[in-house]
Amino acid sequence: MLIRKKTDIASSEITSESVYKQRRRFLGQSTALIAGAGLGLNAPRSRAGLQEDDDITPERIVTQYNNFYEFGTDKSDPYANAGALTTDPWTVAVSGEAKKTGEFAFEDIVKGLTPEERIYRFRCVEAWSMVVPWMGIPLKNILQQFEPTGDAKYVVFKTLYRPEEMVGQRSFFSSIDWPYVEGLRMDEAYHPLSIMAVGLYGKELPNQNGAPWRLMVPWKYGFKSIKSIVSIHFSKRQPVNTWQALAAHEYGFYANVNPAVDHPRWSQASERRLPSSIFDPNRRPTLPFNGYAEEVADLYRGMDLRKFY
Ligand SMILES: Nc1nc2c(c(=O)[nH]1)N[C@H]1C(S)=C(S)[C@@H](COP(=O)(O)O)O[C@H]1N2
Ligand SMILES: [Mo]
Repeated sequence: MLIRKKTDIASSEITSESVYKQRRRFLGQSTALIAGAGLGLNAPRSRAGLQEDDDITPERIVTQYNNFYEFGTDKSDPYANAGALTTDPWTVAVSGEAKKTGEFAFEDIVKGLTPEERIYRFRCVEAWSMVVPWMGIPLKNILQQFEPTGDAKYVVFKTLYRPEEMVGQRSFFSSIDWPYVEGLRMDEAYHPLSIMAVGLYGKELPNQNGAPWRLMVPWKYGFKSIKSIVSIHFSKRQPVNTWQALAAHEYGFYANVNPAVDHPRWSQASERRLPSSIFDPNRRPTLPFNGYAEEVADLYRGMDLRKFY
């Protein structure tokens, strides 16, 4: 696993700014930190945690080949339609089993937390994969601010519901019951690999990738990594996530990448690493927990992963 720590942003510098300026500053600082550390696109990168041939996927593919059904079901729809989304101001509702609940400005939640660059393999249940340089904040650091109580066993996230700006939510043909919902067990959420991504390639997160922040859990299928989050709920009970609600025999709650358990329509034994074409399919074997088994397998000790898929 690759984690690069950045030096702290002085939060005192940020608090005096207006909310709008805070946003620009937070994102600007993050970008400056990446550039300042010599981690620009062409800079040499450490390959810790990645395999020899895990090349970073071209930015054009990561930002133009997307799944974000709120903006349409074709891979090209989010890039084409997500420009309509306004992300400033952005309010997040926090509820459930925690001491600090209520409505928070996105800026206030991330204030003083430093984004780190994390290069992760990313595997969709549709059997394609990428290698993405995220900028993110450990999810644990975000969630702890709300002081979840001992009754919080799960954390549940919801995406924005705003059909005026999200053309896919207006679609008559959509079978999804909006808003998009996802969740994690608390120990999964607190695992050091779990982040809230706020950027890509050293820049602020594009709308089509889930601006202003989205979950990123690299050992799980992509659908767990919910985008454009406006609600965080601490729950006693395991939630029903969007894809499970649509087809429970195809998609479970855990969704850990597992080459031994096939999806009814796709073998999960291998994946197409993008860019891929009919001439060069770029197929490679899928790894248990997407290659992060050493870090996360302990979370599931004693569980039958065929049953808890
Ligand atoms: N709100 C929301 N989050 C979502 C989705 C979605 O349709 N809506 N699609 C998921 C799926 S299936 C995948 S593979 C990833 C895609 O992330 P990317 O477009 O940044 O690669 O986002 C996930 N998060
Ligand atoms: Mo996906």
